[in-house]
This record gives sequence, C-alpha cells and structure tokens, in this order.
Amino acid sequence: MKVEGYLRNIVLAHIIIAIASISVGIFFGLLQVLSRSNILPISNSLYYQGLTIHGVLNAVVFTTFFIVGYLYILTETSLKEKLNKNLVYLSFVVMLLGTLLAAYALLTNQASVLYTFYPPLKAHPTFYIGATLLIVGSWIAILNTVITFLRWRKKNPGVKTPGPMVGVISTYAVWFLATIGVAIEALFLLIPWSLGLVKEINPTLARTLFWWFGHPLVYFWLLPAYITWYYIIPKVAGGKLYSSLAARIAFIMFIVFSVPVGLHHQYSDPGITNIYKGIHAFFTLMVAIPSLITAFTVAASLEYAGRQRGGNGLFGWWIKLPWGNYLFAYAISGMIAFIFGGISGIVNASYNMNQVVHNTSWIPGHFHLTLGSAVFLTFLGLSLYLLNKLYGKRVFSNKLGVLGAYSWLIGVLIFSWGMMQLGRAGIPRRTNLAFSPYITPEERFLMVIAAVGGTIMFISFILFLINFFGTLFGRKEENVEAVELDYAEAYHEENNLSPIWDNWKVWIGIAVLLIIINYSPVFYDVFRATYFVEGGYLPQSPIPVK
Ligand code: HAS
Repeated sequence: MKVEGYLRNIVLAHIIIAIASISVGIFFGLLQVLSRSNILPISNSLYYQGLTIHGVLNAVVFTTFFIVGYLYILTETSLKEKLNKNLVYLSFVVMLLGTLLAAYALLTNQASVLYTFYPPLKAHPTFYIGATLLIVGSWIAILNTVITFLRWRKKNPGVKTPGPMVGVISTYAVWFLATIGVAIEALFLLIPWSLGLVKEINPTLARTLFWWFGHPLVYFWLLPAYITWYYIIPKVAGGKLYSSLAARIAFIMFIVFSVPVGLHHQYSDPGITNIYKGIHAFFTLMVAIPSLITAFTVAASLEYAGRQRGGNGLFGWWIKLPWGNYLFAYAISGMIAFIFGGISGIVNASYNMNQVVHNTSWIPGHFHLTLGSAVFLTFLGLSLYLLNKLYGKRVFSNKLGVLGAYSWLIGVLIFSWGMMQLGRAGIPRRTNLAFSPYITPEERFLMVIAAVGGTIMFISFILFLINFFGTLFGRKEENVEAVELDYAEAYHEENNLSPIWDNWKVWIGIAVLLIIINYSPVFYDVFRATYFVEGGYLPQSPIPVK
C-alpha cells in the first residue's frame, strides 16, 4: 500500500513528540525513585512537580501521540483507503497546541496536581485548556478515521472489517466514550473554576467524572499493543494468528465493558452507594476476560510459530521463538510483565483486597507492569519498526534493541516487586518518603531495591534512545514505496462470520446503554450528597473550596 510522503512525515512527527515527552517523563521517574529511597533526596516542591510531569508526559502525551500516529498507519494499510490530509494536519496542530499549553503550566510549576488532577488541587488554566485541546485534537483523528472507514464500507459492501481495523475501531470507540467524562469535567468544572469564574467545585463529582475517563483510558493505551500482539507479532515470530474470531470477540468485549467500571478507583470514596461500587467491581472483572482471551490466543499463536520453527514437546517450542529479534523482544517482555500486571489488577479490582492496597506503593507497582511495560515496551519496539517500514531505515542495532527490552523487563520486575512489598506494608504512593521519620530499616531497604530496579529501567531506556536516534539518522536500507506491515494470516479464519460481529453500531450502542445504567444512580448519589442536604452524606453543600 502506497502511503503518501506527508503521512509518513506526520506519523514520524507524532512518534518524535511521543519519544521526546517520555524522555523528559522518564528522567523525572528516576528522580522520584531515588528521592523516595533517600539516595538522592529532592524538595517536596520538585517531587510533586516532577511526579505530575512524569504522569502527564508518560501516561497522556506519549501514549496519545504515539497511538494516533500508529492508528493512521494501521487504518491506511489495513483498509487500503486514504485518510483526509487536512484533518490529519488539523488534528496534529490542535494536539500539539494543547500539549504546549499544558507543558507551559507544568514546567513553570503551576500545575503540580498529579495526572489525576483531583480538585481541590488547582492548576493554571492553561493546564486544563491544554489537556482539553489534546483530547479535541484526538477527536479530529477519530472523525477522520470514521469518514475513511465509512467510505471503505460503501465501496466494499458485505466485506468484513479487516482484523487490524477491528482493533482501531475498538481503540477509538473506547477513547471517545471515555473522553466524554473528562471533557465534561474540564469544561463545566475545572476550567471555569481555574479561571475564577466560579468559586466552588464539587470534588466528588470531579473525581467520578475523572474515573469515567481514567479506567477506559488504560484500554486506550492497551488496545494498540494488543493489535500488535494479535496481528503483527505472530508473523514476526514465523507463525499465524491462532483465531481471528477470538481476537475480534476480545476487541468487542473491550468496547462493551471498558467504561462502566470507573468506581473501582473510588471504592474508598464517601458519598457513593456501595451497591454500585460492587456492580462496577463485577464489570471490572468482566473487562479482564478479553485479556485472558488474549493471553491464550497469543500464546497459542506463539506456540504455532515455535512449532513451525522446529520446536517440539511441551516446552521445546519456547526455545525456538525469535528471542533475538528486537521487535519480538520488546513485545514478549511486555507480555511477560503483563502477566504480573494483570494478576495485580485483579487484586486491585477485588473490593475487599483493594482496601489493603489502595493509595499504597502497590499501585505504581501494578501500573509499571501494565502501562509501564506491556504498553510502553510494545510502543518502543514499534517505533523502531515503523522507522524501518515507513522510511526503509535499517534498525541501528538489533542487539541493542534486544538488550534494551530484556533489561527493562528485569528492571521493572525488581522495581515493581519492591513497590508492591512496600504497598503491602502500607507505605503510601505519591509521597516524598526521603524525609519520613516513620520508615523502618526494612522498608528503606525495599525502597533501595525499587531504586535499583528503577535505575536499570532508566539505563535500558537510554539504550533505546541510542538505537532510536541511530536508526533515525542512520542509513537507508531501501527506498520504500509501499508500506507493508507484517500482518499475520489466521490459522482459524472466521469464515461465515455472523453479521453481528461486524456491526459496530450495535456494540457501541450496548456500551452506551451500560454506561447509562452503571452511572446514572452514581451521579444521582454524587449530586444528592453534595447539593441536597436532606438524605445526603455531607452536612453542607456544595463543599466550599477556596
Ligand atoms: Fe489497572 C489502577 C484494575 C489493567 C493501568 N491501573 C491503575 C492505575 C493505572 C493502571 C495507571 O480495580 C493507577 C491509576 C491511579 O493513578 O490511581 N487494571 C485493573 C484490572 C486490569 C487492569 C482488573 N491497568 C490495567 C492496564 C493498565 C492499567 C492494562 C495500563 C495499560 N487498576 C485496577 C484497579 C485500580 C487500577 C482496581 C485502582 C487501584 C486503586 O485502588 O487505586 C485488568 O484489565 C488486567 C487484565 C489482565 C490480565 C493479564 C493477561 C495477560 C496477557 C499476557 C499474556 C502473555 C503471553 C506471553 C501470551 C488478565 C495478555 C506468553 C509467553 C510465552 C513465552 C509463550
């Protein structure tokens, strides 16, 4: 498929902004872990500024830019249909403007509100306006993708949506439904409040709207990694996707179950009925099922690949997998970390066990195994892969890629183990523990372990940077005319697919219905608690915040 020069360049721009953001973000990550362990103590002001920069740049800017760029390439190569050039540019400009505005507030220390920006922590208006623009820019990319998809549909009646496009549609459906929550929060609560147009804010309402967005956000990050694990890694490993229907069902389940689960971040919040917290807990476990489907389907695909490469017996196929290929190394390291990330997620989701780990160091342990490994490592591997596929650049050093991937895996396992043990001991997250008088020597030792893991992670990222820039400025292997990603064939192809599995309106409609069912009583509670004294949970309303 011929991808026009402008699109290659703009996708490269998305990737470069993503890598630049995460480079700054990761530097502050190293500072956090060194300060918490008292190896290199920093001031509280720098700690919270750095923590916010780390969270916003890594979790929001890096991911959004990378994903939008990657999804453009997936859309054009899987549909063989052109995107609208003007909308591609417009989306990029709006996203970039938003990022610059937010970066101004962050870097001038006027937005140390952490990436969850819970009120009553208040940031400079440019932070909220910038974040909103970043989202609006991504909505323009969604609009462009929808227009392109509908055009493809019209030209190809009766043809089922190609596998990678199923992933693209699911990712954007989840993102769009999720961002409605945070857009309402920003436009009606945070921006007017930060501009001084209103004096008071309702923190519970803001938190509830944030988590409407905050959990599906994690699947917006995860699904592009899953697209890679399902549709590209099996081919890179020399095999096939084991079942295309299993992949399709998993993506559809994400559309349906990703959003109506946000209360699992608010189990400890007052003012919301326990019954609905329980219902959200149930749906959180439902949204783990497509990940379990993914675990089995991807493992089966890899087993097929290993056997094709001559592996025998129960485990002989493992050895035959292409462990020495940089893209495979990044992806498999992400998958291995995600096994532990997933298990810790189930612990978090369990209403009663959450009481033990909530707001402790356990949580960063969990999300560095998920976002910080499964997603991050897959995206690092992909950025090298895309330089190769879009520009014909030879990857600077395959060995460095392999080393970078496995060293991160080792580092993150050490880091997360340390953080999780600390969490079990009740040590808080988001706290500059350098100067805490209550830390025992055993706990300090665990913090040093986490710092060792964090330092290994930092070094492995430096290895990646050398490789990335070495590839970017390195020599071309070939002149690329057509961009061909390594899409795997299916071992079990979904022949005679029932039309229901290709009807996106139905699944998105069910998702909307579930959001209404799972959130209406919650918002009723939140308003009742804060705006109506009688029958409410709080003695006065709304909570006055200066
Ligand atoms: Fe989470 C908190 C529950 C998945 C990210 N999560 C967070 C936060 C982040 C985050 C950033 O219920 C912190 C937010 C904050 O700042 O407060 N999470 C879950 C559950 C899942 C889950 C149930 N989380 C993710 C993913 C993330 C992410 C994915 C990012 C990408 N999480 C929670 C809860 C909290 C939470 C609570 C709030 C805690 C609190 O109290 O604050 C599940 O979706 C996970 C399901 C995953 C699996 C694993 C499947 C394994 C696979 C790998 C297969 C490996 C293969 C390799 C094939 C069931 C797919 C084979 C190897 C060979 C050699 C062959």
